[in-house]
Amino acid sequence: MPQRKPLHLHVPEPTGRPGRDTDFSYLPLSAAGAKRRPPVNVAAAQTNDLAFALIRVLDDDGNAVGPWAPQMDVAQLKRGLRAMMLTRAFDARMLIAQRQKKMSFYMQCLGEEAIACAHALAIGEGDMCFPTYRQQGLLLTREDNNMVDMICQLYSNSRDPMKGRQLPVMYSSKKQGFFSISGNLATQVIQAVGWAMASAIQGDDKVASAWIGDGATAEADFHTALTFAHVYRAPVIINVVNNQWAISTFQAIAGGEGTTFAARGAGCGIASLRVDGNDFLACFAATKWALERARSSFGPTLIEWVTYRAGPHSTSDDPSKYRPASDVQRFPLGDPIARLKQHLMVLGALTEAEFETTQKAVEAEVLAAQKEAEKYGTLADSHALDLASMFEDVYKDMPAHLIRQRAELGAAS
Ligand SMILES: Cc1ncc(C[n+]2csc(CCOP(=O)(O)OP(=O)(O)O)c2C)c(N)n1
Repeated sequence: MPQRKPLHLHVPEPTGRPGRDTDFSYLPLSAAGAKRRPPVNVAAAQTNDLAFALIRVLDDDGNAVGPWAPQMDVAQLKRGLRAMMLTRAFDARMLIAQRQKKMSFYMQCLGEEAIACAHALAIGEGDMCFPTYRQQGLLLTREDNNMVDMICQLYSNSRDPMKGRQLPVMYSSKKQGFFSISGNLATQVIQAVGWAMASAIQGDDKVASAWIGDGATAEADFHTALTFAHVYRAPVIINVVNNQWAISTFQAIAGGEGTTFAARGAGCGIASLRVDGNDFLACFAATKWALERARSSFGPTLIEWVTYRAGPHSTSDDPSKYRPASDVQRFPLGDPIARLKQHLMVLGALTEAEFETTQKAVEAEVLAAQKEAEKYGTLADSHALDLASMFEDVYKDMPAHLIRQRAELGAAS
């Protein structure tokens, strides 16, 4: 009788840990310019190879190469660079403000700026993004953005558009196509698909853009969303930001080992791309491709953006406890700002002096907005929000029991 061997459970582990460098060979890479750009009406199954590849435009020398190189003029590229620099400056400043106890909590998107900033430049008026807490670049890139309102939300002060009811970074701006952020991971993806279906049902021309991190793809809502998007050919872009980490857990334990997150879309019959998320040009080009596809009713697209979460998960996190500090420098896709800067310099369209001037300008812009926001109070001040407002907007009309509770608190009606 053949001898049966004992089974063992596989628990994925990152190759790198504090004091031990990561072996990034787990990440399938492709050379810049190497991957084909199919027509937007391509059958989903014909993108399966792209779900395991990596679409890249900028090569190591800063040249834009290959079929995905987008038609962007220098002014647009500079706008993108400035938006990324502004986002980084905003994060840096808000991090300090959190340490100064002006707000309770903050989350940066350090290293991931290209994805949301390029997306914001590509997307159209009236389209609706369903972001996570790490897409502040969507707001900060917009010309009509109100940075003061963003900071007031962070401070939960008297001008907070969310009236002090939400954790800092949980922005909401219907006007700017920025759906209210929820703390419950992945819920927004299925909501985005539903929004896209509604747009199609009404015969509208607006599309939805859903956002999720690598870790949150393990949530059931993500899988439900893929099924609905596929079945109804919903005009939606499903953006999976694979920054390698979900707090302290490596992407392998969310299901990334030996496969890709783009492959999830391919398996569900959704056209899927895997894209260099630190390559601003690739981010812009892939977004435009997916947008055109959605707008032409050819169906949904899933894009896995490969990037690296360069900062801590949040102000409550210390990554030195679970990953090597060397990761950020050793990550093979580099830094998105440095790469677009290099490209503009190769084009002869940017000088170091001009870059420095922009850096000073974005820092001044953030500082001015912060000063303005602080006129309305910070968490460190003894400002008090209107207590009565706490009972409003739970329902459209306040029911009797909430009116009673409000009276019990002695809050004005
Ligand atoms: C349903 C749910 N489970 C757990 C959490 C706690 N939580 C908040 S952020 C996070 C990690 C998410 O990682 P990922 O999706 O990779 O996004 P990233 O933070 O890397 O951008 C977890 C587990 C939550 N907010 N909601």
